[in-house]
Amino acid sequence: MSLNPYLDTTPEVQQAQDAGRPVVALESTIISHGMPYPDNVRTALQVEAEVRRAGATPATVAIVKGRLKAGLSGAEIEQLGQSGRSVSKVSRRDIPFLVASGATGATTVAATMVIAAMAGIRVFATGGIGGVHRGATESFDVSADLQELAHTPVAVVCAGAKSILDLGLTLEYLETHGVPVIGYQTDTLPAFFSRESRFAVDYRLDTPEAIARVLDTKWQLGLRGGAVIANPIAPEHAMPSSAIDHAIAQALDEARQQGIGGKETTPFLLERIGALTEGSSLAANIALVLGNARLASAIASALGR
Ligand code: PSU
Ligand code: MN
Repeated sequence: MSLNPYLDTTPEVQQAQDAGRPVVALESTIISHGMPYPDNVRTALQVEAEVRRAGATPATVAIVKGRLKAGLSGAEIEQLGQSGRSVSKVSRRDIPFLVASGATGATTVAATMVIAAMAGIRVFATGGIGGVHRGATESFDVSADLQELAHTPVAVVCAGAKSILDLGLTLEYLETHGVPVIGYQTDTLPAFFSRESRFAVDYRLDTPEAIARVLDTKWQLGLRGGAVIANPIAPEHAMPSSAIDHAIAQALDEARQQGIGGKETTPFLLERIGALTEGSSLAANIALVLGNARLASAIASALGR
C-alpha cells in the first residue's frame, strides 16, 4: 500500500512505518553484480537479519516486473542473486525504462536512494558507494551515486569507497555538491577493505545519536540531499592494502585493455578483484556490509526518537 502508483511497499515495511518504527533501505546491485552466487543471496538475507536483530526493519530495494519495490521476498532476493550480471543494473537514468517495459532490475546506490525517498525511508546501508573513477579527467566517469547524494534526502552508510576509485576526487566532487562526509569514529575516509586512507573526512561523529541529530537538523533546515556516513571495516576483517592494491591495479589494466566502459566498468572491476584475490576479499566485503547494517539501524532508531 502506497500513494505512489508505481511503488510496492511490503506489509512488514508498511507496518513499521505506520508505527513510526525504524526502517533501513538496502540495495540490490550489490547482490546481482557485487558478489558471486550463492554468497550474494546468503549475505543479502544475513544483512536483513542483522537489521532486524538491531531493532529495525529492512527494505531491500529493486525493480521487479516493472514495479518499484521497497522490501523484497526471499524468493525475489534468490532470483536476483541467481540472475547475477544478466539482470539489468539500474541507476536513476534507467528507472523509467524498466517500469515502462515491465522489466526486472537491481538498483545501484543512486536508484535505491530514489526509491527509498519515494517510500519515505531516510537511512540506507550498503558496502561501498560509486565515485569518481581513476582517470576521470579523461574518461569523465563519475558515478551517478554522487549526484543522487547531492539531491535526494537519504543517508548512505558505507565503508567508504574502493580504491578502484580516486578517493581524493570523489571527496572534492562531494564537497562541490554540498554532500557532507561523516566519519563514524574515524578521522579519515575508510578505503573499503582498509580502515584508513590519507584523506580526512569533513566531520567525525562518534555515536549514532550524534549522526541522527545532524541529519535531522539538515533536513529540518530544508537543505536538500543526503550524506555519506563512512564506517570503517572492523579491524579483525580489514585487509592489508598490499594484498588488495595489486589486484586493483591489474583489474584496472585489464579494463583498459578490453575497452570496458560505462555502466560495465564497476561490475567488471568488482568481479576481477574478487577473482584475483581468490575470494579472500569476499569475507571482508560481507563483514563490512553487516557492520554497516548495524550502524544504519542504530542511526534510523535514533532518528525516530
Ligand atoms: N562498489 C562496491 N560494490 C558494489 C558497487 C560499488 O564496492 O556493489 C555497486 C553499487 O551498487 C554502486 C554501483 O551504486 O556499483 C556504482 O556503479 P557505477 O560506478 O556504475 O555508478
Ligand atoms: Mn560510471
